[in-house]
Amino acid sequence: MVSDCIFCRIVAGEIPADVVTSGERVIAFRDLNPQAPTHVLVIPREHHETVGALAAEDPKALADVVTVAAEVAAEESGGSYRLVVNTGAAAGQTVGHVHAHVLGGRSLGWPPG
Ligand code: DGP
Repeated sequence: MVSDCIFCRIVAGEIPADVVTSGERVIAFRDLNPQAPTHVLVIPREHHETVGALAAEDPKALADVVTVAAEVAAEESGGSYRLVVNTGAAAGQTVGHVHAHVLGGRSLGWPPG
């Protein structure tokens, strides 16, 4: 656990979150600032900064993140969804604990901004 990481603190139960599902390697909770009717963050329990680091260091956890995202989307948005992993400040990553945004429940424009 990284003590100054918001998402590590959510995993540890130190910060409350609206948890959608929780498993051995990943948990999913609703985004504080939702951008769509379904906006859920899926994260590995262990701290990895980026999706590339997660793939290299714990590929099973990355697979679980994608599987749980698909399950959340099947449950909440009929299986039509966007899976976004912002990586790096210029791409909009504000929390340095890798997280996949599951967005759905409305039409989503393309290209993204
Ligand atoms: P990103 O910009 O890709 O790093 O996304 C970070 C997201 O995390 C952003 O959409 C807002 C959300 N967020 C930040 N702090 C918290 C928190 O304490 N609780 C929850 N549920 N979401 C948070």
